[in-house]
Amino acid sequence: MEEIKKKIMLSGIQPSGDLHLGNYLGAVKNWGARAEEFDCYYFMADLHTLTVRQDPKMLRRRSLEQLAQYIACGIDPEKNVLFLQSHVHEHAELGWILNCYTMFGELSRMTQFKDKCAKNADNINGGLFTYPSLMAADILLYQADYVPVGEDQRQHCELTRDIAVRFNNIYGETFKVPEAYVPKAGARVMGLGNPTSKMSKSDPNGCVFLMEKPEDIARKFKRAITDSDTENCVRFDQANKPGVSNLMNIYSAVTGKSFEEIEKEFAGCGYGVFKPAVGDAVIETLRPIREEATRLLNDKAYLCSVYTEGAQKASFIARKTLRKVYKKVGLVEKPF
Ligand code: ATP
Ligand code: LTN
Repeated sequence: MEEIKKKIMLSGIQPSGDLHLGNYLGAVKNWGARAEEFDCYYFMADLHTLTVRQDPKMLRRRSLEQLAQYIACGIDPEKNVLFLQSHVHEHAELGWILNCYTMFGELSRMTQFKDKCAKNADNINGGLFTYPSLMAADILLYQADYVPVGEDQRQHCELTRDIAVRFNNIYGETFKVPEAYVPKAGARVMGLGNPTSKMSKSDPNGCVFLMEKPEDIARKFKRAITDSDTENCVRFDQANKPGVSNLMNIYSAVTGKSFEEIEKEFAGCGYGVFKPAVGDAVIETLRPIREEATRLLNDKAYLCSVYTEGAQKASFIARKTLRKVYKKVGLVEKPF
């Protein structure tokens, strides 16, 4: 019988800090559950991390920690390809080629570039600018159909599509044109201290990390900013009640309940009851992840076997696409 080819899913996160609830709900949570339906590739975007100055020891440590956390979040290495971006040299090579098909104006318009320039005014380097061409290479190398990411990465995915279409128009069908795959609940988790900006590791007080102790998570939720209306009522209203709406979004993403069900569950209860309840639900969701990641981190040999095998599988696919691209653009075929 003819084998039906599965669609391809691919995503990555920079190991530039500890994974947090935003990364989990916006991205990683949706990765593990897809292995039966798709061929899945997930990696640590360590080359991208170099666009901001890193402590080398920390970067190495975080790359392994992130791998352990991916697995603990349910991404089974037997069913998914897990690897480090830098171990598959085709990423950097295709990244260079795609730089030549990405316009200065396009790169200048990227929101993440503008944000990062504002945050790293003393190190606005070329890598930060061309970050999206490397991301396009990550995706296009594997002919990915879907890229599961949070809302903030949609712009990069759109640019990847534009680059793919541009290249295909010049050279004929070469790349699959991918689509961003953004979840309904959890796509944009906001900071607990400031519900108008996204939860981010750069604001540790408003950010809940996957490896954080339950008592610290509970404290952060108790202190979460709710809204200054006098209503004290759990109701979804993004425009007027961004704090409560963000907590409802988190609660919905971890429990699977709809906003309507949540409003009913907490009818008549004030924020004083709702906030710790969200905290508890998050604690119980993260507990098994933290325990499993801690266990895996003590087994470095296992982690090494996972990323070694992952890089071998990834290289096999990446090599094929790169060979095709080199040929199309006119490079002489390598004799060895
Ligand atoms: P930075 O603080 O440098 O912006 P970050 O930790 O917020 O980084 P990224 O490494 O940029 O996150 O993102 C990793 C993945 O997590 C991406 O798919 C991104 O869309 C998703 N993500 C990040 N923050 C959030 C958030 N607050 N809500 C939902 N998804 C998020
Ligand atoms: N830019 C992404 C990380 C990333 C990525 C990718 C995501 C690098 N390459 C390819 C999806 C597909 C971010 O999370 N900031």
